[in-house]
Amino acid sequence: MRPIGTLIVALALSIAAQCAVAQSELIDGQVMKVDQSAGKITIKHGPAKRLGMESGMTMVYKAQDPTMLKVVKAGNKIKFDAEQVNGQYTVTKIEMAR
Ligand SMILES: [Cu+2]
Repeated sequence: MRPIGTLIVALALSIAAQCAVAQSELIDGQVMKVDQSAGKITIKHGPAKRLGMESGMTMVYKAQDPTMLKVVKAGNKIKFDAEQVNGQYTVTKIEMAR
């Protein structure tokens, strides 16, 4: 393989590795409130550097899919993932913490 080909392969592998890490890093949180009709959930959570949150806080997230809110209730400890969609913090994944 020519050097340029090796470089591209190495670059692709390192990008893939970074994505895998980002996806597996769920944020620890606790459900404070669920508002099914508004499709929103209030979560108290620890630092989420990926979202630009350096320290823990309690905040309202929009649920990407309202059915996600059917399995959680106030007080539940969860692990979740979120991203900014049109400037609004949106929960994309919720798992029960155990
Ligand atoms: Cu936050």
